[in-house]
Amino acid sequence: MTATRVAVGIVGAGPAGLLLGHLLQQAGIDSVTVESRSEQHVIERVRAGVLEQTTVDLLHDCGLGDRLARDGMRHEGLYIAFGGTRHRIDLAELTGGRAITVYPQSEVVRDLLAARHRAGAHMVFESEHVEISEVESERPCLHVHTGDRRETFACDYVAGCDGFHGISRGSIPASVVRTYERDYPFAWLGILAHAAPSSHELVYCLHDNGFALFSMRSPEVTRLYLQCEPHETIDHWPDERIWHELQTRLRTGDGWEPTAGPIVQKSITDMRSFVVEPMRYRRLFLAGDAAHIVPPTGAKGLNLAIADVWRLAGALRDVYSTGSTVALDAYSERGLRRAWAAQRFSNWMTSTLHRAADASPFDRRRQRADLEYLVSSRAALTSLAENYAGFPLD
Ligand code: RFL
Ligand code: PHB
Repeated sequence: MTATRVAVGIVGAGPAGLLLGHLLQQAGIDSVTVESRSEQHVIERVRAGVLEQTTVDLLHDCGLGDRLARDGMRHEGLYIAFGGTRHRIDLAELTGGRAITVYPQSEVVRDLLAARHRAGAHMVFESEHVEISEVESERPCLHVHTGDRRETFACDYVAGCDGFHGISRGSIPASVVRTYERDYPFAWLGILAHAAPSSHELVYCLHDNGFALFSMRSPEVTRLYLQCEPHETIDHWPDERIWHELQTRLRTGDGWEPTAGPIVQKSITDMRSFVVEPMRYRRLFLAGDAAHIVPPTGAKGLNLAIADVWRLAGALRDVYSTGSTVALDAYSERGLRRAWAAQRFSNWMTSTLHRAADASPFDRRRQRADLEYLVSSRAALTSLAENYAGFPLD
C-alpha cells in the first residue's frame, strides 16, 4: 500500500489535537488528524469548564473567540468554603486583572471542529486501529484502519494528542522515558443539573464529609462535584443521596446552598497525577493528557493541553518557515516546567480540600489551619490567585 505524505500526523481529536491542527493550518502546514471515536462522541464528552486567562486570550487570537465572547462567563473571583463560611478570593484584584472564564470543554471542541471543517481539514473519525511505526526514522508513519479502509500516512512529525489512554506514549521505547505517578485515595462524582446556578462564582468546599465543588455551565445548568470513594459505582448514588450530600457539604451559615433540579448527567472519575519525561522522542511529540494528567481540583488539564499545542505549533512553524529547530528542541523542557508547576498547584489544592479516609485528628486540624492561613494572608491568596488564573505562555 502506498503511503500518503503529510507534514504532521495528529493522533487524537480532543482539544489538543484539534487546536494543533487549527494552528498548523493557520501557519500553512498540512496535517491529518486520526481519532478513534465518532465526532459526536468527541463533542458530547462532559469534562472541563474553567479556562485560564491565557487560554481565553489564545482562543481569541486564533479566531475562535466569537461564541466564547458571547457565551463564556468571565469570573473575577471564586469562593473557598470551610467551617460553614464562604470566603471570596478576588482573582482580578490579586493578579492585576486576570480572570477565568467558565466555558464548557464541549463548546471549545465544537468551535474547533467547526473551524477545522471550514478549513477543509483532513480528519478521520472512528478509526478502529491506529498505530505509529518507524519512530526511529526520519519519516514516522501513522497506520489507520477505519471500517474496511486501511491508510498509511508518512509524516515529517507525529503529534500524540490521544489522551491518557492513547497509543502514542507507548510508541516511545520504555528505556528512554521516565514516568511519575500518584493515585489519590478518592474520586469525584460529577453531575450536570437543570437548575439555575445559585452563585455567580465557583465554590470549592471542604466539609467533614469531604470535598464538594459548585460550578456551572450556563445560566440554566449547574455543574457539581463531590468527593467519593475511588472505584465506587454510580448505582451507589441515587439522585436523592447526591443532593443530600451536596447540600450538606456546600450549605453555608448565611443560608447559601446550591439549588437542586433534575440531574441530566452523572459520572465518577478517579483522580491521578501523572507525568512522562521527556515529552518528545525523535519526531514524535506528546501533548496534553497523553503527556501529563493532573487531578481536576486546580482546573488545569485542558489549559495545559492548550499551552502544549501552542508551543508545538510555534516550534513547527519555525521549522517550516526558517529551518530552525531551536524551539522544537526546547519543547519538552519548557512543557515539563509548566506541567510540574500545574502538578504542584493541583496537588496542593487537592490535598488542602479533600478529606483522606485515614486522616488523623492532627491532619484535620493542620488542614484547617492551612485554610485559615490562606484566607487571612494576602501573600497566600496572591499565590493561589496567580496559579488559578494561570501564568502567561512562555
Ligand atoms: P483528550 O480530551 O482525552 O482527547 C484525546 C483524544 O484522543 C482520542 N484517542 C485516540 N485517537 C486515535 N487513536 C487512539 N488510539 C486514541 N486513543 C484516544 C480520544 O478519543 C480523544 O478524543 O485529551 P487532550 O486533547 O489532551 O485534552 C485534555 C483535556 O480533555 C483534559 O485535560 C481536561 O478535560 C481535564 N479537566 C479539566 N481541565 C481544565 O483545564 N479545567 C477544568 O475545569 C477541568 N475539569 C477535567 C475537569 C477532566 C475531568 N475528567 C472527566 C477527567 C473535570 C473532569 C471531571
Ligand atoms: C467544572 O466546571 O467542570 C470544573 C470547575 C473547576 C474545577 C474542575 C471542574 O476545578
